[in-house]
Amino acid sequence: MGQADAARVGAALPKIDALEDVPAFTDVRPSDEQRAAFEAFCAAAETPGEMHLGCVVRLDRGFPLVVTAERMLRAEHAVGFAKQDKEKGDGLLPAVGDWVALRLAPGHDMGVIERVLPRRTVFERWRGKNRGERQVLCANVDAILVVQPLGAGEVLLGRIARSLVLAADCGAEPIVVLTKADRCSEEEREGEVARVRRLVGGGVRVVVTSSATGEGLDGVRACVPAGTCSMILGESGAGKSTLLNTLLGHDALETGAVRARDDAGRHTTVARVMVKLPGSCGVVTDAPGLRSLPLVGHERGLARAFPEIVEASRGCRFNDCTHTHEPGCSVRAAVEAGEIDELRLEVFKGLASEMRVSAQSLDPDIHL
Ligand SMILES: Nc1nc2c(ncn2[C@@H]2O[C@H](COP(=O)(O)OP(=O)(O)OP(=O)(O)O)[C@@H](O)[C@H]2O)c(=O)[nH]1
Ligand SMILES: [Mg+2]
Ligand SMILES: [Zn+2]
Repeated sequence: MGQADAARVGAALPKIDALEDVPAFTDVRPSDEQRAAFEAFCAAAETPGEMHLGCVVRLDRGFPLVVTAERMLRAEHAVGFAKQDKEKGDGLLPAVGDWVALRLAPGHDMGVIERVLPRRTVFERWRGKNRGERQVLCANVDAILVVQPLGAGEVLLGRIARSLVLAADCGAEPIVVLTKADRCSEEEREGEVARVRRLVGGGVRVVVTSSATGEGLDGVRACVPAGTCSMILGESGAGKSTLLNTLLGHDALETGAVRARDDAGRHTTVARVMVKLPGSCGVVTDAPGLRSLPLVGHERGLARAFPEIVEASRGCRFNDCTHTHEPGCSVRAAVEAGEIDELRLEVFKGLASEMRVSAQSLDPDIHL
């Protein structure tokens, strides 16, 4: 983005002074590797004295807000980024949570992001036409809060499973948060929690919340301790921003009503925004609701999210067994022996077949 564009967009951005709950430098801590990478970058830079280590804590319409040890400032990308973008997709463009080398020339109040420092973890989804094209949703993230609302029919298990696969692929801990508990009966809620439990097994935390009654807030707080960064993920209208506002204790983030007809949101949140929760809690990134989470190239995540199924499939007679009708299928045998939950297998099969189709259509040389 050139200076003129930057000025035009900049004028429409929220004023820095008016922003609340922005994490401080000490809330987001770089790793030792990131510090070392920054030192190495400075050592080779022409103007090392102008370089600052910073964290991207907001993206408003793609426009970064960076926090350094000294201050908070808007930043633009160095000219080189536009070229990298064309060659490699947007993998190297700064995402929320990224640690960057920021150049601040004397007398300027806008920084220039010169380099994105190596990421500890990357939470990303496929976007575009080719296998490699990915959108980084959050960098250096420790946990993903997978949100699904209660009280609008059955919780979407497929959607939760997809989110689990993406989180597993990036090495972040998935935590399921069922919001809007005030909208359903005790019986319905128990049923939904049991279904979710069956899907995710005992190793994933499930928290039931209501921003209307305050239920479950301590449960969420316990999942996002100080020093950690989480991202909140879910469809528009799921109550993500409302939950964060409730945890913050005031309306820092914009929220919007859902459609009565189908409970769908209106894509109220448009920026990616990190907020520091009060007290001994960490940082959470609010993000726009995502309509889709296509599974393209998440073989590793699928294997990590469904380890017992992948393990059992090693015993199947056919390498490409789909665990549906083939003879000598160890996975179906394990289901019949009560060792694998049938519900998990059903969800796994849906995701695996989607991934086989996408892998073949996008890149015919790659087989699952
Ligand atoms: N009854 C009830 N309504 C809630 C609760 N949490 C959120 N809502 C309502 O759900 C609607 C959507 O909430 P938001 O927080 O804007 O949803 P979001 O997930 O941030 O949506 P996007 O920003 O569009 O992705 C609003 O009308 C909220 O008041 C809750 O716990 N109980
Ligand atoms: Mg929102
Ligand atoms: Zn099989």
